[in-house]
Amino acid sequence: MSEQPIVSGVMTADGIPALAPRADFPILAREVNGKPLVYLDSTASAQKPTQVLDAMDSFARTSYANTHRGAYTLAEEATGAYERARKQVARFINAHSVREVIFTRNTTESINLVARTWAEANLRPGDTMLVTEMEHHSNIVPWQLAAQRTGARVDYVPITDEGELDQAAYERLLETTKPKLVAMTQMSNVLGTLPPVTEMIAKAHAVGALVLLDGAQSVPHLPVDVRALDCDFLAFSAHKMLGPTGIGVLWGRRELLEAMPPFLGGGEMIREVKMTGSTWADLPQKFEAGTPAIIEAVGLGAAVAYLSALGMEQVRAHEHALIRYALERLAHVPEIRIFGPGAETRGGVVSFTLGDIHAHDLATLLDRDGIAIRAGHHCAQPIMDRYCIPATARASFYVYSTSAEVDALAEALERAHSVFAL
Ligand code: 7TS
Repeated sequence: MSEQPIVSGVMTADGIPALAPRADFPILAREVNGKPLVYLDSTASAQKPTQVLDAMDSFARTSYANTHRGAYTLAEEATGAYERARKQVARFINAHSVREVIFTRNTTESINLVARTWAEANLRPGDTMLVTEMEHHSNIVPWQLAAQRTGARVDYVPITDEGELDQAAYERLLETTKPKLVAMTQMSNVLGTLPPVTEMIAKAHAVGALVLLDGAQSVPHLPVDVRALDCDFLAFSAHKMLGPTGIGVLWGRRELLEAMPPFLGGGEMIREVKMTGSTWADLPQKFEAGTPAIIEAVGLGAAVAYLSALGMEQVRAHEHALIRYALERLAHVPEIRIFGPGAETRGGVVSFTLGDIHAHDLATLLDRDGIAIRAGHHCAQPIMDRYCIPATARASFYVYSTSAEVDALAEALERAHSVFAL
């Protein structure tokens, strides 16, 4: 790691400074290709503050042991730390009970857990699941697999030209298909769209459907309250919310989780094992087979503490200001095509194409300026099909992002446009 000074505070009077102290994020001090790093890929994975890195490091150095297994001091400390993280997460999303918080590997595993257990136990041939056209593949493929295994079918809520979910089509699909489950994102990782999920959940419940929310992008960026939303399942990943990779969360209503069969079998998830058969532990252990991601849970707890100290309303307000600024600034880039809705119903994500330049070429060119953006289909191929494009370039913001970085992006795109226009 270089010892460069922190790249921050280079704000004009009108600029939007970072919400979190950039000095908390050591990686932001490095250079890439001789330029200060401008990290605009938090939607894929967020950078980690010292507070998270130190919490994991200090736990590993002083209190590490396997959880739930020993009566010795270290094992008790490790179990305490792991379970403290669960309490922090439960409070963060306003769960009724810590027992409703299941630690998984990531959002993908959380959704697969529901698809393999609830879906297989409850779906019959001819049943319908409603998914939306703007989902990440991890909120499509598990339902397609569940449909194959159960004889149920998957229908899709379409996207409008503006990048919103088509609410009239949604209501029609609810009425005509009477789905057993609605699985939808609370924030699109490509278009940034924030669908009106509270109303959509109420409408789904009115026809008897359960609702799984993909919170991979919402939990890191907005206040998320499972009681106020009245959803049935919520899935998210630590690595997108300033925490480490290797741990994610499935929150579910207790009565649903209790009625569901186990997902993976093994140690920790049993009450009793006989050679003739086994019985299951209570929640949440029933769904946590094997040694969990203990150090990572400590990191997730520290990330939750960090975000809570910033305030999730402030996080949302910061990103709202940035995306409003970005949409205005980027609109001046020649030949840019921006996908997705206006700033009022969008999180801090902007996907775009620039003339005929391939998104990957754009990302490679911007990397020369130290600017990290993502290019591709972003694991959301149905969105690409919807707009008849192979790929987009995507920039995304978080608590450490600034309007100066938006300016750097826009200027680099203008340079790229003039290079390719030659
Ligand atoms: N759902 C959404 C809405 C996502 O954005 C992602 C990851 C996932 C699910 C899967 O999360 P995971 O932690 O299980 O991998 N999104 C992205 C992205 O946009 N670029 O890289 C990963």
